[in-house]
Amino acid sequence: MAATAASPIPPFPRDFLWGVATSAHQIEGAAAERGACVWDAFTAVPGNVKDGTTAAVACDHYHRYREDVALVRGLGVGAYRFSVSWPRVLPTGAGPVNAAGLDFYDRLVDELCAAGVRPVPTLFHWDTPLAVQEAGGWLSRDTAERFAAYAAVVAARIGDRVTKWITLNEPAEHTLLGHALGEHAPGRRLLFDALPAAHHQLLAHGLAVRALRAAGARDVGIANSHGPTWPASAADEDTEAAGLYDVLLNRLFADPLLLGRYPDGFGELMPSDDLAADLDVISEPLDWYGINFYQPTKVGAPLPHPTEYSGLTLPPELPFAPRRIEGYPVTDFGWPVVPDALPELLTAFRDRYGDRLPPLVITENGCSYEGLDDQERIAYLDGHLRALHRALEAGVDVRGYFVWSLMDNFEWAEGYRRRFGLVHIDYATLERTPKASYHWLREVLRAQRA
Ligand code: GBH
Repeated sequence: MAATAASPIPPFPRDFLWGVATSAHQIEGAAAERGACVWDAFTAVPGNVKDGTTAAVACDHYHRYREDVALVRGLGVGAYRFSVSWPRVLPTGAGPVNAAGLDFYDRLVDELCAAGVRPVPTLFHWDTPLAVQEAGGWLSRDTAERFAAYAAVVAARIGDRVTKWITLNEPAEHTLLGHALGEHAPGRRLLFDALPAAHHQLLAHGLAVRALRAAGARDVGIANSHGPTWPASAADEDTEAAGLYDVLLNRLFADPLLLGRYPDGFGELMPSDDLAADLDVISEPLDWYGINFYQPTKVGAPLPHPTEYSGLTLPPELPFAPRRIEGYPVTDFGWPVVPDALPELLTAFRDRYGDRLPPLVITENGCSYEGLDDQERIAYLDGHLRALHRALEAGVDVRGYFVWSLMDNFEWAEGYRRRFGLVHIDYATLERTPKASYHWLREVLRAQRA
């Protein structure tokens, strides 16, 4: 694959927000210095993580954050998206506070501000406190209230220096992978009975937006996973299956957030005594909407056997099955590299939600490849930045772009064998080494500032 196209990446608006992203459980380590979370329990079960690892140490970011902030600063990005670990702040999910844990985020925010980098915390990136899980987790409505109380604790401590907030990361993936398919913690295989976890996450989001605003926050968003769905063929059974998958991935969360209603047929499946009141909370207007984009998905009618796809095993009981997308390069995770799918997604969002759509931010985009001389990652990012620029030219209001990820980290059920970083981690020594893509991005951003 060619490393860089000959022409420079076209200029983005001067105030466009460039950033890199990570999440707490994937990088922090220091597991003994926080409360247990669902991922600690999940990774303790042999077979759940493909390389048998856990995130007990991960990148040891908890102890090495100064070095990591220096790497962020060296890139020349304006913002750093990280997540706050709920069980580090509140080991049992509710009071009492772990003072050392809250201090950590306070110091991290100070370090970022001193480096001239805007801190963008995400309040939940899949690491539910184990005590909250034992009380029902996301299947229980109480979890939404507990989450909002936790959001208030964090805002009270770092809200004086944090202006941009993210409530949840990818509730769709957390519902699908964690509660419907059991591929992620908490390992539930509920198929469509997982839908309450979607509703309670959305409710938690809305209550947290209110809690953050009550604490003075002015720039609140969410990070949702989205991507175009391509039907496997024009046959009715394939377009119907693809349509359902598209609703689950692209509308089940976006419609209630942006339009205040569930897609047809889904409201009835949600556990609520007063759905209208819940939707009122969920659709609290957002200052911006975050999209994590990786790839399009081709989907068709169910197949009579389990489908292996991108490391997932999808059971034949699902009313759809993914198909391999041919004709594009793939990352070492097997995901197709289709930069044009990004403007396709963004213009579809603009067309669907119109003036109900707040400004967009790409809160994650990236790929996993081996090696320090990661020319494929450079090609991936180069292609996606050019494609994103075309979306801006087509009039989609996108205000920022975050690369997933600053550094290699614990890639959930894949363990450490997938490397998404601009910075390489040697897990034996924890040495950090910027890859070719890090140097490339620094030069791209330098050119953007010129
Ligand atoms: C993000 O999720 C997470 O926020 C982050 O923690 C993670 O490290 C990062 O991506 C990389 O994985 O849906 O069958 O087409 C990404 C969600 C789900 C997107 C799986 C790609 C491919 C398989 N991903 N999907 S499929």
